[in-house]
Amino acid sequence: MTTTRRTMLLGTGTLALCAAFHTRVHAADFTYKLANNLPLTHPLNIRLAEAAAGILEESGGRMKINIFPSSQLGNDTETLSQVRNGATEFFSLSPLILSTLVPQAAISGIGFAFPDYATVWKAMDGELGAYARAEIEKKGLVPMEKIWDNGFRQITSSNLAINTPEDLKGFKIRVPPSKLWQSMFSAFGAAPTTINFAEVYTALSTGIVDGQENPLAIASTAKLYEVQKNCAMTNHMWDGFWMLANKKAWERLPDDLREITAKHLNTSALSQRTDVAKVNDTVREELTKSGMTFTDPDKTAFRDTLRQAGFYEEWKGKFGDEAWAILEKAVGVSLT
Ligand code: X2X
Repeated sequence: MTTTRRTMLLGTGTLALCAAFHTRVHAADFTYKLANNLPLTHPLNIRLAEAAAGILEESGGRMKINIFPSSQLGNDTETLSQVRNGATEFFSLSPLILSTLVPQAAISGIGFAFPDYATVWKAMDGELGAYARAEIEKKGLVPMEKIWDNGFRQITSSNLAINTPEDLKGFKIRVPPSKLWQSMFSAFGAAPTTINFAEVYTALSTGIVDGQENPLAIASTAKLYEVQKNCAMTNHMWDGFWMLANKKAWERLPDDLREITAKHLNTSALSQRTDVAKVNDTVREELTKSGMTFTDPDKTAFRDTLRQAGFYEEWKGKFGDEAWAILEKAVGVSLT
């Protein structure tokens, strides 16, 4: 019996030693968190998982990124603070929400500025994107070069079918935390309420607001069709996600890990753009089967309403001539 116990003890000790050794050899040099507000099934999270796997492999296990979807680390306002103070190392965020810290970043979200995706990517991978990234860097965050796609936004509602801008008068709509969003829906005469995405489903299901606006990929993956009946295809603005890093955490990485990480995040961003475009093209049929009714309003009427309300003049003044000129050059028309 004594012998058996000794053997067992020895066995346990050896196992513990092996485990410690194993951990030491295989623990990553850097384990970073990456937060976002979207469900795991959204193309952003699918491609982020791919990027994280690629980074782990190419770094020989030295760089590990753990992804926290669905606002698990906090809502967007809270997570923006975390990525600033280093509690979270990476965070993907809409340029418009980021404008609470970097006002100029919102310029890509001006209503009806981009006619199509070709114009969006040319601008965001070109001069307009470079301008926004330089502004973001001034505030101490490091944006990856390629912006991820959210998509062209559509308006959903629980009761009202939206066909004209007049239908938006007094409409209780949720908007993300950003002055530009507030301003745009106020210009339509709606009653916008700021709510973080983490609380949107509940706000819709309890009737705190009657509607919201988001690309179809979000209406689908976040199951907003369960609490929204109608969808107006307004394409009223394009929205994306800057992949932001905390500056100190980024600079702590050796050159090769920075390179590997940026390469995979940027490559996966490009694949994710294709995924989102596909989803947004095909998901309307699925959403219809789930019980949503679609309308296709005349977009020009919405844009004219904004123009008449002085929306473009006001924001041209806020962004300033330099930024506005870069935007107009990118979209090829005068917006005011
Ligand atoms: O909050 C939203 O509506 C969302 C998910 O589209 C953004 O992050 C801007």
